Amino acid sequence: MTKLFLKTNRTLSAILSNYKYSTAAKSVAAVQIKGKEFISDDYTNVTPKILSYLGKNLHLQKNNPLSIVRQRIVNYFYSSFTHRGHPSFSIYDNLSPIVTTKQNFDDLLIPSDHPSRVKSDCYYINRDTLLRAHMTAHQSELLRSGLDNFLMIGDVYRRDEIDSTHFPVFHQVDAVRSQRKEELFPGKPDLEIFEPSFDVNNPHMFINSIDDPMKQSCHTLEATKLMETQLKSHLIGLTKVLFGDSIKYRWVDAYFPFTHPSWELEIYYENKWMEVLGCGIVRNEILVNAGPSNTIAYAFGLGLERLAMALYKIPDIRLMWSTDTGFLTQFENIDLNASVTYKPVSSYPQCTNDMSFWLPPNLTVDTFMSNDFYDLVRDVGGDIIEQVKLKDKFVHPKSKKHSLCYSIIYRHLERTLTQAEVNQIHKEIEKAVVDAFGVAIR
Ligand code: FA5
Ligand code: MG
Repeated sequence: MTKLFLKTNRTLSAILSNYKYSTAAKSVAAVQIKGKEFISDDYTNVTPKILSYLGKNLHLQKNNPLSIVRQRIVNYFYSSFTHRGHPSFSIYDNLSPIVTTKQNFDDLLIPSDHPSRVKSDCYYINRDTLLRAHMTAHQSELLRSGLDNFLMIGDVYRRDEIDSTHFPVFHQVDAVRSQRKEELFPGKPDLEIFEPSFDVNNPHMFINSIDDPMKQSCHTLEATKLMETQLKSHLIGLTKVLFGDSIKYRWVDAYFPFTHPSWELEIYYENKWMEVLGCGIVRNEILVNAGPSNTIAYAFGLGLERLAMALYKIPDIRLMWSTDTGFLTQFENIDLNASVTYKPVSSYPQCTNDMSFWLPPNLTVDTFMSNDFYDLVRDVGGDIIEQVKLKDKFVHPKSKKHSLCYSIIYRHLERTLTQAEVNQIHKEIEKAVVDAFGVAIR
């Protein structure tokens, strides 16, 4: 842990111990991540610990609260925007978090001296490559591929403290919605997206300015205002779907290098204002560089952790990473829109012991009564049994004998159980199960 933020050399040797490392040339070290090799340099500051979060994809894990909020957001956009019965938004929720500085910064008009680029705020793999600091990093490439309406969902990485509301890895949902003149102003051919001085056929000739706080110089005020109204009403619609109609909110003027004008949405929650998202009208240079020069687009980015913590009253952001079943079962198979209030689980650690046994000839994996087994486990083990779950069913291909495996999760509410005492109780349960059901422990 103390090695976490040591500078280059020590960090590299830490990476060495966990990842395959090129030793051929001592001066040119390489970091291997997911089978790909990156040459490290004086910018390299990713640590093995941080790299270990890659691919965890909490936003896609079934019972994780982040995944539940993700599904609710996706459903909102799917159901609110359809074109000939098909959802207008495409979803990208599995893009690699390894991006170039061009994707994360340059494509988004973030200046080379902008503070968000500094080494102390980002996890760099090397000078040109980093773990994305926001999902907006994928905006230009998706626009370039011809998409106009899309959501980008994934893990983002920022160097930060670890406390109850900050963790170096969190999850964002980012979106772009673009419209052509006919879509924005249907039936009103005299209304324009662009000022007459902007030539859609010669877009690179125009020097776009953001000096006017109301709009970009290329856009008409009508187009900007209508986009602003749509953007805000779509996002308030989402907020109300999540938090209910009576949620108190306010819009705050903001600045992002890649949008103009820009806003942040805050909601009043537990007696204070909390920022939940940033948004704005996409800078026209970005659209022009990526391809479409005849559209206007809005974009936004929101944090899933903040929403999930507020919605389910989860007090600590680290809980999102919990593999503790006492946490995850509270979100298991719940109705997406159910109001769930997280109940703190005991802070004493769990112990999990598995129990496998062969069934007697008169029983099969399908006729064995799991509920009887659960009761017996509770009878013998008492209150320290937190959970019992079926882990595996097995029929031996030759002997045709049937076998079951259960995980028993032990946790004391007032103290830490030692593995030795858990093993003792586990043995007693095994004995009782043999006696009660005639099984043979494997
Ligand atoms: C951005 O990341 C912009 N890319 C958002 C954006 C996209 C603006 C498109 C305009 C157009 P920001 O750093 O404010 O902005 O983060 C966006 C949201 O992510 C925040 O509103 C918040 O909900 C969440 N967030 C930011 N930092 C953290 C953090 N340390 N922990 C948890 N959530 C965070
Ligand atoms: Mg912000």
